[in-house]
Amino acid sequence: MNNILKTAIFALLAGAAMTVTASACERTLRSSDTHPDGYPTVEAVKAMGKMLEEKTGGKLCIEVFFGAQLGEEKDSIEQTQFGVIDMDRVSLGPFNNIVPETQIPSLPYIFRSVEHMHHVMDGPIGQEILDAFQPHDLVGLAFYDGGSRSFYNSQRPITSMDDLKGMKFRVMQSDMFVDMVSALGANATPMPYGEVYSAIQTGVIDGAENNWPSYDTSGHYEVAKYYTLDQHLIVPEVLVMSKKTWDSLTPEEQQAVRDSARASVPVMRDLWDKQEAESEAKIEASGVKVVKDIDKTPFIEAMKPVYDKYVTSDKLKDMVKRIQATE
Ligand code: GTR
Repeated sequence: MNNILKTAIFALLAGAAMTVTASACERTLRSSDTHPDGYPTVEAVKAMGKMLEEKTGGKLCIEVFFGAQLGEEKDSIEQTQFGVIDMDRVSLGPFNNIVPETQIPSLPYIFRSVEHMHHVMDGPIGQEILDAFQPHDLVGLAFYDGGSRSFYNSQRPITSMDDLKGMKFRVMQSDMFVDMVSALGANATPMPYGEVYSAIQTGVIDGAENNWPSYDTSGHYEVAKYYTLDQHLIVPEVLVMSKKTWDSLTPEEQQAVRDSARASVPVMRDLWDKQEAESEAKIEASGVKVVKDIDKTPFIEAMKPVYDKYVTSDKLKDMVKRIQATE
């Protein structure tokens, strides 16, 4: 056999081997995430994929398209509703204009702590919110952690509500967050996550708001060096599946999806705690000025008009009451 023939046969065999590996899974579900590879949400969905593959005996796998490869959150949500994307891991914020129930855990200062948020979202209220996705062509699978979100900017340290006056902040694409920032005396502009870095750098906006890991991995801390821990939001993240994809699965497969999504939650929380500590340490060491001891009382009081505007139906009012009554 001449060398060219040998090489050709080898290439064919290698190709066949690769095809076998790739097709080991009968169906690969595509899942979107705005965060880079290695981020806790990305890794949690990968872990879910491994569990799903095992539970279904290799019938179902998940591939995570990280770094907004499948689009920014507002668009990826639409694509998931249409069934173009199978799964989406998103903050609850961009769902606020679509699924009214998601506004409640997105309300500023609704949760007293991350533990309080866990108690609510792990219980019946969380289940009600997951169920609320169904009429919008989505199936809610699990909630992930998103820590607490605080303001950062490129101009000056924020030590009180007064310092926010006149500043322009990017918010997630949710009307409620625009009103939240206005109620604090600043201006808000909704913008996709991927545009925030250059918008701060070029002075289109003064800053944004997010948790430690996002402030870190987006690089926003490089261009907005003042971070104030006012912790106005403890908004959970959610993993959803397209209703179209869901309906194409057998009941056993649906159960396996639910179970492996649920089993990925403790994995995510563990990764989250580590990432949060790491990002905080890195940012503090980078020279960012962090204001930690801010009086939150005026911030909390300023949120009354936001609650009045968005918590309107009896159903939502009741949900707020039940959250406040949860230990
Ligand atoms: C992050 C969240 C993302 C995205 C981002 C944003 O904390 O994990 O899903 O919503 O914030 O501000 O757009």
